[in-house]
Amino acid sequence: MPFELPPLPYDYAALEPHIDEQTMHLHHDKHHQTYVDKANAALAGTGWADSSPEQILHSLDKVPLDKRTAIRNHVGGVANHTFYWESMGPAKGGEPSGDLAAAIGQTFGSFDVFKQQFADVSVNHFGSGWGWLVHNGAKLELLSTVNQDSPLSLGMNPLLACDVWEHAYYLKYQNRRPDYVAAWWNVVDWGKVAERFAAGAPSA
Ligand code: MN3
Repeated sequence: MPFELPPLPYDYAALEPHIDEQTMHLHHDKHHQTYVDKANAALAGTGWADSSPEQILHSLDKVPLDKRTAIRNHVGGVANHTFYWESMGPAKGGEPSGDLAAAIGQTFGSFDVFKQQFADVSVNHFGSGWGWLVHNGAKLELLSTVNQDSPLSLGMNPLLACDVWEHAYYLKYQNRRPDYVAAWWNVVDWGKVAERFAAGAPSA
């Protein structure tokens, strides 16, 4: 079954003033849609057309070599954007609680240190890409990826993603990526991040 563009889980204006309505329209309706269309084109006839984006990204080394770059970019774009929309919501922000908060404290020392390090990784990422909080199988880790590369292709479990492509912020923030990342904390859905952490945490 070809991929379809999932609807935004909230209104286009719901993340105002931190992420503006026009950016959300373009980002979701144009950019995400294009990744869906190009992913479907790349997957056609490969035998992977019935797999989920996550299954494909986890097994990138097994997809046909002549389609691998297109699949990496466009299936990555499909999965990463869905993940990004679901990482945010109106009236969110604040701090995580429970096991996730404990793990962040244990790994980074404090939530404030974590925030600073995540922002540094995202702001300082050169060119287009993503800032990530992942679970690497042993512990939490921060990383950035280029283009639409997914931590799933590195065998890691993504927990939180910040899109640092210019299309994610340029209309409102122009070249000020640090201002976008600073505002983005106000829409992070820590409940969703905690859900992913609980689902992916290694069994005791
Ligand atoms: Mn994007």
